[in-house]
Amino acid sequence: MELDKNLIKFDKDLFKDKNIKAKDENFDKLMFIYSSGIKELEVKINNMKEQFKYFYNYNLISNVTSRIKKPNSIIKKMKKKNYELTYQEMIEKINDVAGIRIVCPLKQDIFIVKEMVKSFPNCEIIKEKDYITKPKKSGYSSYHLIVEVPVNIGQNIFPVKVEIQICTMAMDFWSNLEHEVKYKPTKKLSNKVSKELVTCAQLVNKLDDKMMKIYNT
Ligand code: 0O2
Repeated sequence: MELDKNLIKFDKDLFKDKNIKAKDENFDKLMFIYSSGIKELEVKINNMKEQFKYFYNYNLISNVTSRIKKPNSIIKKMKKKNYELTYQEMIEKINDVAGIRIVCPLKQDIFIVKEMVKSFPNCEIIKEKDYITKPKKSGYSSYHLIVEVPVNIGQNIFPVKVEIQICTMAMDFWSNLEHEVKYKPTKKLSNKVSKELVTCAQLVNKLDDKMMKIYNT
């Protein structure tokens, strides 16, 4: 079958120590496979969201967004981590080429969502990072699950890694703004601003705890 011949060639090309070229055909094909992985998971996540509405009359999830990492961000990250710029290194070591963010109303919802994701069929948990209980030095808070899902292309199965970030609306607000400020191309982040961002993250954490207390009374 012509499709399978093409896939075998694609597979061989990727693993022949080929260097990443953001503009070549293989790169686009690979990104298509990553986006298929995202789609598979989005169906399951949106189903979980609807289930909670129908069965428990509860909005467990506020919204779900996804993205494929931009080629220059992939290459920048690989250089920063001193990885060889090959497809093989990218597939094996960059866990967040495909990313999904699940935003929940309350902090307690995060732990329900992560347990439900962990019970998804055909979804292997590769890594788990709890930046909720222990936020990062920057103040960043979120629960990360690196999962692997099978994607069928023709008769072949490609295991695809996806990073799922689970956070509250307040954490999402902080992280989007901090990301914007941090990656402003014009200036480097000063110590004063970094400290202010940590203070804001602590306020966000307190706000999340207060909202949860109010909801639970
Ligand atoms: P971008 O531009 O958002 O894509 P790993 O190999 O998985 O162990 P990694 O990927 O460095 O190592 O793990 P980490 O630290 O958990 O970060 C993964 C992603 O979480 C980041 O991807 C960000 O999206 C988010 N993140 C982590 N720390 C911060 C932070 O301090 N602030 C914000 N706003 N987001 C953060 P990238 O590729 O670093 O960035």
